[in-house]
Amino acid sequence: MSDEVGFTSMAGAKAEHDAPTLGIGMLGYAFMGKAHSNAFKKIPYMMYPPVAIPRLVAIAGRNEDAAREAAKRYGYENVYADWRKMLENDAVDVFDNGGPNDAHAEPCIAAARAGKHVFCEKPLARTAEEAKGMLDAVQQANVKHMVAFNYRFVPAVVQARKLIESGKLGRIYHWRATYLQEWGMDPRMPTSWRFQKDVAGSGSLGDLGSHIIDLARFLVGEPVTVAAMTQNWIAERPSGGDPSRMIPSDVDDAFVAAVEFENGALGTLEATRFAAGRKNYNAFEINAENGSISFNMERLNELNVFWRGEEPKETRGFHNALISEGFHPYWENWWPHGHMLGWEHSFVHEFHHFFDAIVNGKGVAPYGATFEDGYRNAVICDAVVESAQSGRTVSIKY
Ligand code: SOE
Repeated sequence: MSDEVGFTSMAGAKAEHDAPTLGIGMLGYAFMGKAHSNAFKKIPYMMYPPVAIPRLVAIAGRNEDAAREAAKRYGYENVYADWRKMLENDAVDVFDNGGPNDAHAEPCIAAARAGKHVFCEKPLARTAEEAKGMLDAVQQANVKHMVAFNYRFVPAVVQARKLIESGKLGRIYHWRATYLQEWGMDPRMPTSWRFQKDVAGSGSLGDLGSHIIDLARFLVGEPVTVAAMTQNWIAERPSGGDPSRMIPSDVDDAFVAAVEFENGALGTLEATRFAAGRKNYNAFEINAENGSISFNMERLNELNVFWRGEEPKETRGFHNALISEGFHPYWENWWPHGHMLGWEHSFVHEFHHFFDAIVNGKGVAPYGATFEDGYRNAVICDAVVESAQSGRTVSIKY
């Protein structure tokens, strides 16, 4: 066997093994374009042997210069200003929507109708109604579909799920989740689409709350009622181009919710962009029959656990478990224990899971979030808004 393993550029990778190639058509080139492209390039050599080799066929975006720059940076073969043209490219097998929330529905529906498998950033849509249209389209087209609830693919979170599935944790009594960031606090900060309801659909709720709602469904089960409040502390923000021009910020800056689950567990949800000092504090705690588990994204390789009756009573208490052994989820692909993973690796795991479903006919669910999960998430988000507006507890009906 020659030393040459046959890799050229990732765009045209000819790997030594015979994994099929999947052509990627990426919509969006900003934060998620970067996180997704990074994952596509790592998969062939880190999830080795990969189930598929992502071929970076095309990237599309409204700002063609920015899209062209991203194509050069990540190695996409083609650039489109119009995603519709990209969907006409037969080399695109997978449409990946990393655009803003108002650009999720139409392109994903069109991609499904064009026979592409569809991956969409969270939240799936701005409302449950919009999400339902997307779910119907992918089901009618019989294509694989996935929503980027990437925290399902953090090894420690998967380990928490396995401890629950195995019955080791026992009956769950409480779910307690907060997603705290601080970046929205400065009234002088130029606005962005994340503060405009017609683009984003909601503020902290859809952007951050959707993650902890998804984790609640992934780890505890289906919510049946919510009682919520929302708050907006900055009603208008300066436009990026002209600071003297103020733009309404008509979304929630924060929300809190009390939740009852189908299995009788009680929960709380909280998300904000006004938690000074919190950077990406996506944290949850589960209190159950046999103990408790807590996770914090800012220390994502650890689970803080308490097991009832396990240790001598003199030293019984919470302790940190380092989730980095070779037997822990996904760790066989990476490093020796203690050599930590990061936020970006959740996207590597997430896309490899999606590609496995596509090439090997496996289900995206239950470990990956499908458009059904995205739709149910949107229903719960709508219920939070309805409860906050009405002051009443709202039942969740899919
Ligand atoms: C919000 O700033 C944000 O970028 C979310 O949109 C992402 O989903 C989250 O992973 C990090 O924070």
